Amino acid sequence: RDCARNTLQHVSALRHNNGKPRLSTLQARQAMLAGQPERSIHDAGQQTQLPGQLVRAEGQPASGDPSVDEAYEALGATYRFFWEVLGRHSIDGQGIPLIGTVHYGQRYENAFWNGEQMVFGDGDGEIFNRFTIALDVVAHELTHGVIDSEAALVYANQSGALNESLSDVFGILTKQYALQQSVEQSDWIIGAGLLTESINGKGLRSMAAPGSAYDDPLLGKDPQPAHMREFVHTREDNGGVHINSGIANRAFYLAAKALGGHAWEQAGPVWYDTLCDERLANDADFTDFARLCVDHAQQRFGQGSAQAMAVATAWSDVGVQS
Ligand code: ASN
Ligand code: ZN
Repeated sequence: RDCARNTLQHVSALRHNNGKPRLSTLQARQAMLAGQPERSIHDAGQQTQLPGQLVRAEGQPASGDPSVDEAYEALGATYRFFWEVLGRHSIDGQGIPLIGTVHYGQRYENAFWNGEQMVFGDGDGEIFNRFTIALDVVAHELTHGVIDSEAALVYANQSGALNESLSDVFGILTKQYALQQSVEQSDWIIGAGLLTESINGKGLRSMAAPGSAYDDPLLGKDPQPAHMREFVHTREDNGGVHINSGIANRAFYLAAKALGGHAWEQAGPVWYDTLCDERLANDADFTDFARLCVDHAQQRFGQGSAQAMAVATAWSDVGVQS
């Protein structure tokens, strides 16, 4: 897997095509469209049949429905992050169309990637607002597609928590890039604005301080650990994939903070290189990921560099030795 280079090769093959057809027609078409998303937003009308009715295709004007238009804009911002920062042309690196469905189910309190498309509920209005409200949540779901096409991290236990964490990492990076926020300016909150006013909480998860995102009678307390010594052993949630992801999330936050500046410029590419490394097994645990992550920091910044040391320290500070 060499995700960053795929598309760029296609583009340069096109440019240096001295009359020889080096690319198939399909590849050439995709290469020419690189840099442009192909979005379609559908409306499930509170039912659960997918994808639902097409309500906004690429290039069409705003529909006036906030869920539709937020999904359209957020998918665009996520596409731009992956393309402009990481050179990746959509979910598969080959320009696959981005399909989103809104108004899924009745008062549905979640969003998900179903293996083919993104799906967003309206929330119940009491605990959760509509799920398109948060750019990082939309980017989180799209990133599940990217992860499936790169590392296919098994969605259970530590590999599942890594899968969840990587979706949060590229989710928060998409938000930081869209807002041009530095490491210091970011809230490091996944799903800010998603909880209603009546809930005592900042959002779904805190990458800087896992376990502190909410504490409310209706919602309970944020169960995320911030260190391996608090690792949660549970059969729920596929072995706590949304719980123990806090540990890996905090490692990314600590690394980004140590490297400073814009997290998408230094820390983000190290995590992306790790995701795209063919040595990353689909059942990788935190230690496997941390080792490869430090290896990529060394490749990018040099062995014994301050940056490589900072990445190793970030993992070790959450109790993962590389
Ligand atoms: N929103 C959740 C997620 O993307 C849905 C799920 O549990 N898979 O992680
Ligand atoms: Zn997820």
